[in-house]
Amino acid sequence: MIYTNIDMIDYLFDLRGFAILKQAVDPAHLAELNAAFDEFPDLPFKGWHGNVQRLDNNGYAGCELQNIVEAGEPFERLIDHPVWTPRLLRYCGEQNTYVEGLFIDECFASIRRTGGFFPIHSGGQDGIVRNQYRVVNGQFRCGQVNILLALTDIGPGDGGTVVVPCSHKANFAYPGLSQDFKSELPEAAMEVHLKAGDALMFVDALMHGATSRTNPGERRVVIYRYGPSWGSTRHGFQYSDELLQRLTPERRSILQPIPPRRPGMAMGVLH
Ligand SMILES: O=C(O)CCC(=O)C(=O)O
Repeated sequence: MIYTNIDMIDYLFDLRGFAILKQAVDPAHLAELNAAFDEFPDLPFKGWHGNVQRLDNNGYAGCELQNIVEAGEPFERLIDHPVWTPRLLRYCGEQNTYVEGLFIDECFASIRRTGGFFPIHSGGQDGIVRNQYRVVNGQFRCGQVNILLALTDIGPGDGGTVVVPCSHKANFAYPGLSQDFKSELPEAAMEVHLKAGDALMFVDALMHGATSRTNPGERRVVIYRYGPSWGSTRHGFQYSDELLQRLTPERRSILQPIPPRRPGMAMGVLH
């Protein structure tokens, strides 16, 4: 199958490795997500609240709450959000094959306060299969595509995500890139500014990170990483039975595309 109906988002995603889905989430939903954060208890590093764990990826990034889909219904609604799900199915869901379907292999919230940043990393040169960018015979066959949803406005000084456009197609490592990238933007990089409700969609092979937050207050984002149905979770989190049971079949199939199969079961435990 050859894609003939490429739209501008597809075009930008292919060309640059990212696109912005403007006002992807409506203000009411956004308010519910922010209210959930306002009520969320302060957790120590590696502390749990239900089935959500604070697991900061590195010491600089700020508070990262992993498995955030277990934090309530507003987060469940993001699983198969209509603005991005059909697109992600085309990009990284092995569409029109025997393994068609999506899987969320990591989902977390990131709350970044003054001084927090995320070291820049990734790039096509690594050839990592899990996060690769690929188009075959006109069909997207990417490994991992991320949705970074802004819950607050992200402008200059807010610790915005940095991308190196087109680096998902890079053949060589970025020369002389310092590992402790903070506020100095490497040449060819750009900081992405978002309004609350916008989603930055990018293939994980794109070189990315985030600038140092210099403003007071906090930057709130939620990141859902999607890949093909046969993927496995990055950190080993298991979705709770309560969550899987209450989800719609469409949402459950994205969190658990392949239900467990054991002797004596005609189908999986929950299906
Ligand atoms: O926090 C950000 O804006 C970027 C996060 C990031 O680079 C990552 O999680 O891989």
